[in-house]
Amino acid sequence: MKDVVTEGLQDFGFTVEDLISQEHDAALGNGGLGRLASCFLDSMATCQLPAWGYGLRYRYGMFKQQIVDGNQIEHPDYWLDFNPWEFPRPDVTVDVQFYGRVRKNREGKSVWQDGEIIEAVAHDVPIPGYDTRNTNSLRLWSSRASSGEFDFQKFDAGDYENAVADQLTAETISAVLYPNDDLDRGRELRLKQQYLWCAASLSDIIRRFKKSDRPWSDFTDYVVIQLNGTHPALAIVELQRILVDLEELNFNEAWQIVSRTFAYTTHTTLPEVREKWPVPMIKKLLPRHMQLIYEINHNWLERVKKEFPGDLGLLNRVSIIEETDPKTVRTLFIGILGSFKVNGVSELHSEQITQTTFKDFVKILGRGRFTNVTNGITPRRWLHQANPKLSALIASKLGSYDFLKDLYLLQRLKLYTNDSEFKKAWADIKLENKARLANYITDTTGVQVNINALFDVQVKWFDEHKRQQLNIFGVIHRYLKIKAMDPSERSGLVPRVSIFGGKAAPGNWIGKKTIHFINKVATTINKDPDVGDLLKVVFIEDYNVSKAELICPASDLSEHISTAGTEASGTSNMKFALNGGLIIATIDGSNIEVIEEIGEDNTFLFGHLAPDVEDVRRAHAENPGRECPSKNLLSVFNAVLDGMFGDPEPLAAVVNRVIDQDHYIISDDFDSYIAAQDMVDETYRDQDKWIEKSILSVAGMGKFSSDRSVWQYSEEIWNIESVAVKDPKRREYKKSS
Ligand code: H2P
Repeated sequence: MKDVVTEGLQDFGFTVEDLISQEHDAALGNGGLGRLASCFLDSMATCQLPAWGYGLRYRYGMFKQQIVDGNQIEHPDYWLDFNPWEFPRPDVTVDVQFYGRVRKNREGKSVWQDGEIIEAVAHDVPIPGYDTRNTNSLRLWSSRASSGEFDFQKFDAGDYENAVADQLTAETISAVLYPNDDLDRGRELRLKQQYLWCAASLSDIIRRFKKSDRPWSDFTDYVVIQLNGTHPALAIVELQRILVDLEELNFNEAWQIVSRTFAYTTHTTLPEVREKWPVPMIKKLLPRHMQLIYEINHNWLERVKKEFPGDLGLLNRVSIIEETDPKTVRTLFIGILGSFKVNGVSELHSEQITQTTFKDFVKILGRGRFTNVTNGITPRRWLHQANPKLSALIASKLGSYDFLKDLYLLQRLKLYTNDSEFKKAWADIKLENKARLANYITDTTGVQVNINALFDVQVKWFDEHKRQQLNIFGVIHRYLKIKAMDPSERSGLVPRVSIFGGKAAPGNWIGKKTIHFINKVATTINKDPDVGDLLKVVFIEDYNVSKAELICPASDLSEHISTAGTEASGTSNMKFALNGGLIIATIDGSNIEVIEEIGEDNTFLFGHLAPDVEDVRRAHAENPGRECPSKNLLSVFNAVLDGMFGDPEPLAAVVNRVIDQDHYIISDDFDSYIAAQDMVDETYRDQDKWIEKSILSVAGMGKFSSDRSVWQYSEEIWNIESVAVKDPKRREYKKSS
C-alpha cells in the first residue's frame, strides 16, 4: 500500500516518512531473541504457515536509553500510548489462578483451590505476510484483576486507594519487561509473568482445538508448540495439569501427549543452567505445579536408574530438582524432558551444547532428540524496507522482486561483479545511505562525519562476550597511531567513522561502564584537531529496530567479534551483509555459516578458535600475574590510565577487567584483531575490489532468510504445511463460472 499512501499524503502536503516518524517503535523484539521471533512471525505469515505467536503485552517494554555525560540513563518507554497496530480483544479473556492449596477430592483427584484469580486479556497484532492474503496474529496478554474494575463499595466508602489496589497489583504482572540478565530481582513477579503467559496461551490453544470436537489422542496431530527459550518452559507442566486434573487423563497418557506437543529452542551458550526457581517459591505460587514437577522428576529418575544403574552422579546431574538450600527447579531440564525436539540456533552452537550442557541428556535420550536450525532474518524488513533503493537495483538485474520470497535467487548477482555500470549504481546507493545516516548523526549528536570515510559499525546489546571493549581498544590503538605519525604521512590513511549503539541491562554494571568508556573516548577524539576527518567515534543513543534500519544499509564494515564459542548465533551479521556491508568476525556462532556462504576471501577473520579458548583461559588461571601478551594493547591501557581521555578513574574498570581476569580473552585476540583491521584498510583503498566483495556478500545471503529457518522448523520439527488463505474474489468467480 506504500505507493498509494505516499501519493495520497502528498495531497495533504506530507511525505510518507512524516507519517512513519510518528509511529512509536514496538518496545518488544529489540534484543536478538525477541527480534528473531519477530522475523519468524513475518516469515510464517509469508510462507503461509498456520501459526500464532504468543507473548506478554508489557505496559513498559524495554527502557529508553539516554546518554548523559557519557552515562546510560534509563527511562520508561511509554510505547503503548499510541499503538495503532494492536486490537484489544476484551471478549478473549482467561482466568489464571495463583497461590491457594491443593486437596484431594473423594475420587482421589487433586483439586487446586482458593488463592487469587488474575484475568489475562488478549490484544492481537496482525502480522500480514508478504505477497499473500495470509495474515497471522501475535496475541499478547495483559493482566488485570478478575473483576476488571475497581471495588465500588470501597470507593463509595471513600477508601479510594484500596479501591484500586487490587487492580494495580494485578496489572503489575504485565507491567515491565525484565532485562534478560537481571535474574535476581523481582523473581516472584517474573515467575508470575511466565505462568500468566503460559496458562493464558495454552487455554487459548486448547479452546481452539476443542472447537473441532476431536479426541485428545488427536491433539498432537493438530498442535505443536515451539518454546522460544526457557522462559515458557512452565507451559509443559501446565499442559500436564490441564490433562490430568481437568481432562482426567491418566498421568502417563497425559505425559505422552505433552512430550509430543512441545519442541524447545535454546538461545544461549552459557553452560550453567540459568533459570532456576526456588522450590518454596513455586510451592507457594503454583502448589499443584510443584507436585507435578516432583512426579515428572520421579518418573524420569526411575528411568535413568533403570538404564544406568548405580550412576548416582548422573542421577544428580540430570535431576530437575537441584539439591541446594533451598532446593531449586532447573527450568531448562523441564524444557528438555517435555519436548520431542531440542534445537540450538547455529551449527556450532547446536553441536557445542550436545557436548556440554546437554551431554548427559544426549547419553540418555539419544542424539536424535537434538538438532539445529540456524537463525535467519526477514529480507522484507532488512532489505526491501530498510534499503528500498538497493532492493530496486537488485530487482532491476534479477528481473523481479521474487528474491524477497526466495532469497537464494540473490546468487545470480555473482554474474554482475564485473558490470561497471551496476557497480557504480551499487556504490552510489551505499553513499546515499551513508549520507542519510551522517545527517542523522549530525542532527542527534552534533558530530560531523565524512561520508567518504569507512563506516565501521557495531550495534547490539552490551554483553561482555560481544566484546565492544575490543572494538574501542582498537579505536584507541588507531588514534595513537595517527597521533604518532608525522602529519605529512597521515594523508595516506583510510578515514574511519566508528559507530557504536546498544543498551546495557540496568543490572549489567560492566556494560554500563563500557558505554561510558566509549563516550569518553569519543569526546576526546572527536575534538582533536590532529585527527580531523581521519577518525570519528559516534555513539548512537537508544538503539532500536528503526535505527537499525537506518544504520544497516549505511555500513561499510560491521563487527561480530564475540569470543569464539560464546555467541549462540547472532543475527546482525546477516542484516549488515544483506545490505552490502563487509564483516569483521570471529569464528563463532552463525558467523561461521555466513563466512562459508560469502567466502573467506570476502570477510575479515581473526581470533582464537572455540576449542582453544578454554586452553587460553586455563593458562590465565595458572599464571595469574602474567604480562599482557599484546604490546599494542598495553599502550592503549597506558594512554587511558595516563588520563588521555579525561579522569582515568571512571574508565579504569573496563581496563582492569582485562588486566585482572580477561575471561573473554581480549588481550589474546587483540593483535590478530588489529591485523584484520589493517587488512580492512588495505582492501578499502581498492574501491573496485571492495564493491565486488560487497556484491558477493549480498549474493551469499540466500541461506539466511528467516523463511528458510521457518521452513526447516516446519519440515523437520513441526510437521506442518502451508495453507493459503483463499482470495474471496476468486471464489466468487469460480462460483459464477
Ligand atoms: C540471543 C543470543 C544470540 C542469538 C539470539 C537469537 C539470546 O540473543 O545471544 O546469539 O542470535 O538469541 O537466537 P541476544 O543475546 O541478542 O538476546
